[in-house]
Parts: sequence; C-alpha cells; structure tokens
Amino acid sequence: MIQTVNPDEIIAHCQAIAELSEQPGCTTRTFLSPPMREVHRILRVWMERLGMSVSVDSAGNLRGYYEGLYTDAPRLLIGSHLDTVPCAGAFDGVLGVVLGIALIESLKGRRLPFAIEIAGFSDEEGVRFGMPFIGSRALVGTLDAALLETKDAHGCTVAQAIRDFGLDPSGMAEAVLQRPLLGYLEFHIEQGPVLDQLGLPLGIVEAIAGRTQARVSFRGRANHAGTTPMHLRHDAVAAVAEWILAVEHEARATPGLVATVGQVEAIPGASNVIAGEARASLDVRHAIDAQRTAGVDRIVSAAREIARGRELTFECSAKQEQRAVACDPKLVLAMEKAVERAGFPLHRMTSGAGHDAMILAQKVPVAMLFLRSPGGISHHPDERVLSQDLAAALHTGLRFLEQLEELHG
Ligand code: HGY
Ligand code: MN
Ligand code: MN
Repeated sequence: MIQTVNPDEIIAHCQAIAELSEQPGCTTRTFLSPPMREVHRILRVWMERLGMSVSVDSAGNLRGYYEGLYTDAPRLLIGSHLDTVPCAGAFDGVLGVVLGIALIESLKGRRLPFAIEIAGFSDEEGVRFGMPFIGSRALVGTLDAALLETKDAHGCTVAQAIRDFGLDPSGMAEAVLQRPLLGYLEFHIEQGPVLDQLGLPLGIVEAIAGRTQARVSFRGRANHAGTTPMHLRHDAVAAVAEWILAVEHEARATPGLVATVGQVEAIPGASNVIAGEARASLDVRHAIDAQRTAGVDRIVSAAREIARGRELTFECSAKQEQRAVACDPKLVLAMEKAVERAGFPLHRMTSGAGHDAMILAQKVPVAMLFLRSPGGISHHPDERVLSQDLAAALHTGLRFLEQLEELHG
C-alpha cells in the first residue's frame, strides 16, 4: 500500500477542530461564528505547508489550490462543510476537508495533469439562517441578493454576518467556481447504519435523496390550565402531538420515506397555560422526488384534518425543496475501479443525508465516497470513524486520482 498520511493524525485533526465551538462542552459551529476563524487558520497553515495557495471567499468558504502540471489545467474540487449542527460529532463535514488535504499531502509534491481545489464550505447545515448550503451555493452562483437578506433569530442578515466576519459580500461573483472543471469529490461519513451492519469500510454513493423542509403552525386558543374543562379546549400542543404521530405513521407506511419533526415550540410556553399555538419543523426525504412530494402532501392533509377536528387553524410555510441528485455515472465508475484497485469490497448506495454535492451537481459532475459510521450514529457527540476506514478512503482516493490521470492525462 502507498505510504499515505497516518489515519490517526486525520482523526486527531478532526477532534482538535471539534474543540472549536461556540458552545462550551459540545461541538456547535454555525455560519461564520468566531470559532470558524481558528478552523480556517489551522487548515490554512497545513495547506500552505503543502505549497497550496489559500483564501477565504466572500461566502466565508475556505479555498485551497494545489497547482497541476500546467497553468489553467482543469481542476478537481474536493470539499465538504466546516459548520456543524448543535452538539455535533467531530467528523460530519470536516472529515471531507481534512481527507482532501491529506490526499494532497500523500502526493508528496507530485503534480497531476489537473489541479486540485479544496473547499471548506461555510455552511451546509443551515442552522443559523434556516437555509442550508450557503457556502456551496456561492460556488455555483446561486447565493443571490435575496438569500443574502435572509435573517437569523437576532435579525442579522447573511450579508451582515459576512461583513462581521471581515469579508465583503459584494465580491460574491469571485466565489463562483472557475472552469474548466473535472468534477467534485466529497468524502463523508455515511451517518447511517448501512455500512456498519454490512461490515463494510466504504460506500460509493450513486444518488442523494431529495428533501422537503417546512415550518408548520397549529393555532387554537390559549386559556387557563386549571379552569378550562377538557371538552372546551382548543389545545395547539395536543394537536401537534397527534400530528407528529401521524407523520411517523405515514413514513413507516411508505417504503424509502423518512419524515422528522425535529423542533416543536409551544406558545406562550407556560406550564399553567393551554398553548394557543404550536410551531414545528418538518423534514421529509426520499430518493424518488415524486414519492417525497406525495408523502409531504399526505402529511400536510393529515395536519389539516386534525386541525379541523379540533377547531384549530393550520398553516404550512417556508417550504424548501431539494431535488434528489444522481452522482455522475462516469465518476461513480471511476470510484468503483478505485475502490477495487485499492483492494476493498464494492458497495453502491443512496445517501439519506443531504450534502454539498447536491448543490455542486448543478455545475459539475459529482462523486461521493462514504466511510462507515460505527453504530450508525451522527449529528451526535458519539459520531465516530475507524482508523482503518480512513486508510481505506485515502488509498481509494489516491487510486481515484490515478483514474482521473488515466482519463485526462
Ligand atoms: O441534514 C442533512 O441531511 C445534512 O446532515 N445536512
Ligand atoms: Mn450534517
Ligand atoms: Mn454533512
């Protein structure tokens, strides 16, 4: 096996970066929050030591450039996101950036007939602004003025957050990916149980499931918890509770559909007040768009039914649709050959999680390589990755670069 970067060093890098958090005691790093500065510094030092030129673009993406054999050589983009969900694990997102840099280090200065650009996206999870993929949208040119005016819970816009970080949102055009492009490669933990249950180190992603995100509200009538008889209540929390079970029932009844209510808020939220309003999030996913949208329609109809039966009103808003995305067949084949040449078992799969590759696919062919998630745990501090699977991913990555050399040499 080719001598690559020590996988334990990669784990150590990710764990050190996981300490850079806006929340003491757990890993929370949202769009351009202060700890992101130190993440950029650590990765910049490493990339500059490898002779790469490094910058931060107007959307707060960290960008590293490893020259090819000749100027204006086509480039392969390798990246993932540097932000996290609240109380996250140490590997979701950042592993894809660290593995990309480690792949370049494993080249030991060798130049290829293409350049490699590393992208550490500023925001994929959408935690701060309720809008995912801020960073990667900038690379495909869709982070437009309207999106830059999106406000966070404190009324701060995306554009203002960019200025607060010391960047200039008016330079967004420079963030757009430069052509010619070979494609985009994202290493990512699977974040689910499939590879772990099959006892496999790697998964070749064929497609990424589509997603509908929405905000819903049930409105009834707030009242006194002690004096209001049960048959006279219009309790919004009781309604949303009934609906959440209906959501779960729908998803269990539809093969390949997953649906989650991750946030619930009772208003006014006092223990001795019947809630006049209940707000909740909805996240529905399926590999086939028609199945997903049909599932969403059934879930919303169930909500209207429940509201009507309880004499409440129901509203569904802020829907964001992300269509399912197919990875590029040629790159999937090249990745399959790379896994085989590196000596690992082949397994093609669909990603239930969303990834920046869904956005990059609007502009370039994309490929993803999954690493096993022990216990299938993710978006949680217990998220892990195995050293031997990192070694497998690095070897496969080097073989993948060889495939591209053969194709574009
Ligand atoms: O939610 C997702 O699918 C991704 O982790 N942002
Ligand atoms: Mn995530
Ligand atoms: Mn992720």
